[in-house]
Amino acid sequence: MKDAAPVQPVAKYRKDYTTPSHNILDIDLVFKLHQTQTVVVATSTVLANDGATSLSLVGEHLELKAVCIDGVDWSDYELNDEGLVISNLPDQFDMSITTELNPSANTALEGLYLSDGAFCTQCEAEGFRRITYFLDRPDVLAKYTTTIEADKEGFPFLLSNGNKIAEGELENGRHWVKWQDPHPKPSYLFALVAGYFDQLVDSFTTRSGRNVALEIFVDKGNLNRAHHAMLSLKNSMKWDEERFDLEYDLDIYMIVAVDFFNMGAMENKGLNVFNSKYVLADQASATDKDYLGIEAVIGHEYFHNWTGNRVTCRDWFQLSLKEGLTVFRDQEFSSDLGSRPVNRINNVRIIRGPQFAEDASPMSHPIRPDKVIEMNNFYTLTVYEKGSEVIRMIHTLLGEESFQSGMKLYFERHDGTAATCDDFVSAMQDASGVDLSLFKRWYSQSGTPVVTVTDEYDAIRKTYTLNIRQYTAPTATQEDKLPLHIPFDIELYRQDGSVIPLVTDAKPVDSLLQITKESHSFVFEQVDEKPTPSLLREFTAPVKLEYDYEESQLVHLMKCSTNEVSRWDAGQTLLAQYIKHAVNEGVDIELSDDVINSFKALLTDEGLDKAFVAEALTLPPHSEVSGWFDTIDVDGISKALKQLKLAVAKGLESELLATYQSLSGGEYDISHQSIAKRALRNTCLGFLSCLEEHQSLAEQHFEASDNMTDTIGALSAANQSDLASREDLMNAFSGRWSHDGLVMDKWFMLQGSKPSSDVLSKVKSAMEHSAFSMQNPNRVRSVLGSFFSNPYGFHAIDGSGYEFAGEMLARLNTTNPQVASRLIDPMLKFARYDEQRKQLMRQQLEVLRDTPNLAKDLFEKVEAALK
Ligand code: B3K
Ligand code: ZN
Repeated sequence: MKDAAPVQPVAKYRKDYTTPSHNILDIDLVFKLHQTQTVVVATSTVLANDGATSLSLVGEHLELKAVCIDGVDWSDYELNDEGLVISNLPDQFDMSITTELNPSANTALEGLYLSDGAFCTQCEAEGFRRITYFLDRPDVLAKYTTTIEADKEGFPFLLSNGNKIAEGELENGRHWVKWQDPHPKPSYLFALVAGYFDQLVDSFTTRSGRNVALEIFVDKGNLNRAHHAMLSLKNSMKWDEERFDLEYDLDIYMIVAVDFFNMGAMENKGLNVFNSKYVLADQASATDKDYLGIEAVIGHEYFHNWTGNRVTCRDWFQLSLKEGLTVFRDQEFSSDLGSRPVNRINNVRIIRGPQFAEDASPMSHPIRPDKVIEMNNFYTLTVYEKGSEVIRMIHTLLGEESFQSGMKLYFERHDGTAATCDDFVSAMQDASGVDLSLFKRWYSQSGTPVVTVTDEYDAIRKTYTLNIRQYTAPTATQEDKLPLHIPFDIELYRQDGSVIPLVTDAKPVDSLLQITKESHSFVFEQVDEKPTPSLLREFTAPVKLEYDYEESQLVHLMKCSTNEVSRWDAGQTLLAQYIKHAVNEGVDIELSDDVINSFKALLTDEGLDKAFVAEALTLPPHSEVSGWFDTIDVDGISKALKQLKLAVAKGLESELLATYQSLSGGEYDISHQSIAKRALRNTCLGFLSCLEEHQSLAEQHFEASDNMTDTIGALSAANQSDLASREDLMNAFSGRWSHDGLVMDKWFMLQGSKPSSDVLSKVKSAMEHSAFSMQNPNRVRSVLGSFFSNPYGFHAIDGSGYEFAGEMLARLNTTNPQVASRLIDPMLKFARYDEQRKQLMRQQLEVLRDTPNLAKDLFEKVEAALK
């Protein structure tokens, strides 16, 4: 068996794109499935471009058995570090390649592997090369037929893309099924699953009247947990028809839930493979957040059928073409079905927290990266979430109608092909007539722009001037920055809460300001009093806003802004001012009466959506606050956040308690209203639990709970306030759920995030739990992922957390580099910490750098960080 990883990984550059030497028109795959020795025969019709006579195919972890050209055994080939080079080829030929692979040894979960005894594949980005030697690049689109042969008893279901066209029995208890996908696709969308499942069957009639069979496959015994996923799928199909005018294009849509999966899910044509976390849910085992996550991810993968599969990416540097756009679509789906403000708030939190942190890290990159060593490292918050913000800005600039015309034109031009980000922007520009030439810089420039606003009010002329400057600091790999086209929505408020109409040159003007240069001054007339500005409303651009708000202005906006996102934002800005002051000056937090009263007013306003109130009362997490400082004072931030929580709890005590009590009872369902009630009640519980006199509430809440949301609400409260009852509650939970890894992930996550210095020992004993497995990415992420961002454990000043992290990363480097590479991110930011922590983290990175056989996933990040 050949290990193809080169000694010194090489980078690929976007600028070096060339068209493929050959096209592959169709491929016929035959799999003989065996756990340790699977044989794959891949027969393709190949066409040379520009007279090429030699063909380089990539392949990894494969044993080559035979190469046949036009039915003749071919010896004119060479194996090298990357794969196979076949020479002396005619212009058009049939190529048959036989390979052998070992799925049971595949712990990286890329290519063909075993998940709890079921065969499954993951081919994006570059996993198909672990199945056969191929032109494994997204701009090679072929028609696939797939025959799967396996033992019938162990693997009654044999699934692949497209439609089932034949099946049969073999001797020795084996059987086979043949699938045909009529849509040409790149290799990363290929999928195969073979296993023993329960199957939930339903159907959907498309707008044009076609009947589509819907099938969800889950582990035996889990059928009753698949209904929400099915409902979400039908809702997605309907929504895409109504909002985007897009219909499904095959007769069958299958989803398989597997336990061993590196990410959330995968949009393989007609056969999605999902992490079971995003399929399985019922009242007892899933939180409301899980339910909403399932809806979003089912939607996301379904929406890829058009944005990703029908139009795919020319090369992997264009990943945001499909991911940014599809995230935008799933966010809109969730907003149309649920609460738009609450969805927006959560999206903004991700951008301002972890995405801004990524921008400020050594791995900072534009949404369309220029240089990649390991493509799996670029499935990032920048490509996905900032990518979605870029699409959202286009939507804001064009409006819904022109945006949809742009989508239509995009499909007219590029359906069935592999396109680029530039192609997308051109379609949007051509369909709308809006000039996006400057806007395109968002695709090539990395980093977070800072928009600084100052203002002047002229009481005599009744004019109000906003001076707006933009600046983007150099990032790790990009020194020079250019001004960006920033849509910047504003509103001006009078003291009485009314909105001042915007007038310039005696004419009404739009509230959406267009920032295109380094600095602008906008003068508004007929402003009858000094206004309170509401800036960057709805977060119209992924930028950091700097404006010197007075406390009274923020209190005013919290009360009277016409938009819930802005009210939330004003509250967050207020809290941020207190936190920054406390950390910078080393002083204690004391909230003013005005601030307490503003939060009290939100909490007691019966007219507000309770889910929104819960968000408004949620304090920024340590990770987000860390991003506000050049040098991160780990302990200072922890202290300030603890004090802030206590101050809010004390200031609002009776209202929190009254709200908590008023929201008890009621039948369980997952309507928005019920979810909102539980969210607010659990938020109140979190605050109350840090007060001495209410510490028994968490236990009562736990006992009384009839659903996982409340159970986790109780456990989180006990965990966050480190209550005496914590251990008992945690034990009770693991006693009930230790057989179910997916549910135990919640417990593992709580162990890893315990806010006290004994967390490392908790983590170590959690890893001894029977439900834990170092091979399962969900388990690893829940216990180690939470620990790696724990200020008390990971960042312990004696370095014990970093040392442990280093050991774990070294272990994962050999078994599952993709998971290791996701976990390492907090460590890459070592330069932002105090001297002592900086040195300790750096040491661990240096040990990793010198690790023999360092996977290129980690190599790329460690090198970038130590540079
Ligand atoms: N396209 C996949 C992600 C593949 C990640 C490969 N490391 C899921 C998604 O974004 O829908
Ligand atoms: Zn996606």
